[in-house]
Amino acid sequence: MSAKALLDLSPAVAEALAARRPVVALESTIITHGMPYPKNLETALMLEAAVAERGAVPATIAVIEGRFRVGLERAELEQLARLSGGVVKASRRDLSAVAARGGSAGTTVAATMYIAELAGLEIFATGGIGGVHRGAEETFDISADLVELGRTRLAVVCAGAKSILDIGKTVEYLESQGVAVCGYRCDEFPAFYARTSGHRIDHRFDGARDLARMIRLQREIGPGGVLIANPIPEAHALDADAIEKRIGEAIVEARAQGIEKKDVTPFLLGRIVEMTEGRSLEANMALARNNASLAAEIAVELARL
Ligand code: PSU
Ligand code: MN
Repeated sequence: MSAKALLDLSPAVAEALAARRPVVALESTIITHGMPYPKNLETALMLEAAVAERGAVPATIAVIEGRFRVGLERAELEQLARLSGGVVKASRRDLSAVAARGGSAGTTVAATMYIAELAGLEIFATGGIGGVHRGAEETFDISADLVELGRTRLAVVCAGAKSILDIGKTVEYLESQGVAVCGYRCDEFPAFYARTSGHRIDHRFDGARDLARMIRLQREIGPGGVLIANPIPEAHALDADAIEKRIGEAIVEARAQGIEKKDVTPFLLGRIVEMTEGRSLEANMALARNNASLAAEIAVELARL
C-alpha cells in the first residue's frame, strides 16, 4: 500500500486541486495542543475564514481514525478542539503508528508538511514553528519541524519562533538544513510575540507575487522548502521584556517538574497563556490570522504563475 492510499481529501480541496485553484494547508496541533478550548476552535475557524476571504480554499490537516485528512468538516474540527490535550500530538515519526491503530491525532508542522506534500499542496500557514530548545546542547531537543523544512517542498508561513526556543540556534539549524528562509517585509527573524529578535534574515520580500516566484524556484532546486517569516502585526505585539521574563519562569517550572521531549512545547505554551492571563493567546490568534491571510495571498499568486 502506498502512503497516498491513506489520504482523504475533502470535496472542496479535491475540486480546487483538480482545477489548480489556490489551497492553503493549516496544521492541527495548534488546535489539540497549542491553545485551550474553546479559543482553539475559534482560532481554527477564524484561520479557515481568513484563507477563504483571500480567495483560497483552506485545508486543515489532521489524522482522523487512521486516515490522513486534508480538509476537515466543522464537526471534526469541533471534536479535535474539545479533545484538547487528550489526543495524540503527531510528528512525522508518529504517523505510521497512529494510522496502524486507526487513531486520531493533531499534526505538528512537520507531520502537516508531510501530508500536505503528499496531497500536492504547496503552501501552509501556522503560528510559530518548533525549533531548537534552549539547552539543546544538553538535551538534543531540536524540533522535527526544522528537519522537515529541509526535505519537504512546501512553503510555510510563520511568525518566527517563540523565545521558549533558542532563536539563534534555530536560525543556524535552518541554514544547516538548507531551508530557504525569507522575511516578508522584515529583515530580522521575528520572535513570535515580538517583531524582532536581533537575528538577521538575508532575503527580504515585499510582495506576494515575488514570494510566489521564489517558492516555485525553490521547488525546482529542493530538496527542502521555504520558510516565510511574517512578523506579528504591530498593534498586537507584546512587550518583549515582560514576555521574556514569563517564558524564563515557565522554563524553570518545566525543568523542576521533569517535563521533557514532546511534552515540553505544549507545557510551555499552556503556562505562558496562564501567566499572561490570555494576552498572549490574543496575540497568538492575531499573528496566526495574519499568516493565514498572507499564505492565501501567495497561494493565489502561485495559481496565477
Ligand atoms: N509553537 C507555537 N504553537 C504551537 C506549536 C509550536 O507557538 O502550537 C506546535 C506546532 O504544531 C509545532 C509543534 O509544529 O508545536 C512543535 O512541537 P515540538 O517542539 O515538540 O516539535
Ligand atoms: Mn522536541
